[in-house]
Amino acid sequence: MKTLFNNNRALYLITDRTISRLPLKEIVRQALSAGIKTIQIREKTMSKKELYMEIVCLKPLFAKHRALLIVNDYVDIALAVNAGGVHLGQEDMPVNEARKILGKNKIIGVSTHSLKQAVEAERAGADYIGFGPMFHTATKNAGRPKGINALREIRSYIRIPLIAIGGITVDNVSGVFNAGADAVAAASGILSGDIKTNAEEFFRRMNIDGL
Ligand code: TZP
Ligand code: MG
Repeated sequence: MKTLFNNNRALYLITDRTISRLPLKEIVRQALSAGIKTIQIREKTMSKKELYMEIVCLKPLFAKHRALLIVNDYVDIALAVNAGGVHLGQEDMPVNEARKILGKNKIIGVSTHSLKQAVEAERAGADYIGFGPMFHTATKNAGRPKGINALREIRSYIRIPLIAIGGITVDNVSGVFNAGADAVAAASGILSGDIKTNAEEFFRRMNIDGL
């Protein structure tokens, strides 16, 4: 059974060891301890083999916290490690092909940057849509920020869960939820500084309890 975002407003961590100096396992451990229930492993500097081996080591932590593990980019790694799902960009494998490999019980999320892409991803069978970048971000060369009004428009057309991404911080998170996001995905907003403190502040501003 696939479950996506048990609570109304979810905080979704995207890992990036180039932001935090901690080892990946420690990043994940701290985030899970702080109450984050969905983590995407996105490590662009790791080889596929290294990524696979790291994720295998992380699996018991996810099981202990009943948290959702999403693998960025690689359908084959998601399958090999029995992750909760995969996150695909516009340049990655098409959703329908990933679905053939992963089956109906795995989660497939898709990054989108326009209404057209969002509608296409929903039609193709995505389980959730990532939309952004919402605001300026230094984490990725993600193009022009889309802003709150674009998110609101996407929300009015999309029925599956909508995750806002890009430049999300404790200062702008409430506006993002007010525009209709089901979840926010953040890298630097959680990983810069102390992960627990940041997560707690996100949860406080989101009006939900972390644990
Ligand atoms: N896709 C669009 S923006 C982004 C990705 C992966 C990075 C988000 O990082 P941050 O630090 O939360 O802006
Ligand atoms: Mg990708």
